[in-house]
Amino acid sequence: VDAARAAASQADSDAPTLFDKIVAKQIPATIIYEDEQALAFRDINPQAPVHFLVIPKDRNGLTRLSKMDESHRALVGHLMYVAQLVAKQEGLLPGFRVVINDGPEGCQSVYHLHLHIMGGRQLTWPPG
Ligand code: DGP
Repeated sequence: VDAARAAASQADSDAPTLFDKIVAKQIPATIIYEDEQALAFRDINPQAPVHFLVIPKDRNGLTRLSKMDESHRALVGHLMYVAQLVAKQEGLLPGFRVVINDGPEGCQSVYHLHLHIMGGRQLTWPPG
């Protein structure tokens, strides 16, 4: 119960996230793309030969996708644009998968919106 409560309070918090520290270069990450709004870096626990994350540099209230409102539409569209750009840069021409985990039942662990991009092998469906 304590762990669930801690996770819930993190979800609603404006406190800096682990990913804010990656944006600020306070903790290391293998960054493979950066622009004014977005950052892409390799996932520390890859689920495929290529597995990277695309995040907004400024979380801007987007702890999770379900916090999205109309003011976020251009930013979220840009993240999708970056996802396919970097997928091609990474050689994922035969295909790839884009995933957003939302909330406890979506298995979200870091409450700073992020797209998972996975590829480099034949993926299967459905996911777990
Ligand atoms: P999610 O479960 O959707 O919230 O995914 C969070 C992902 O973030 C998970 O796949 C592992 C990754 N991750 C967690 N901590 C770090 C870190 O310090 N560095 C990097 N590169 N990835 C991390």
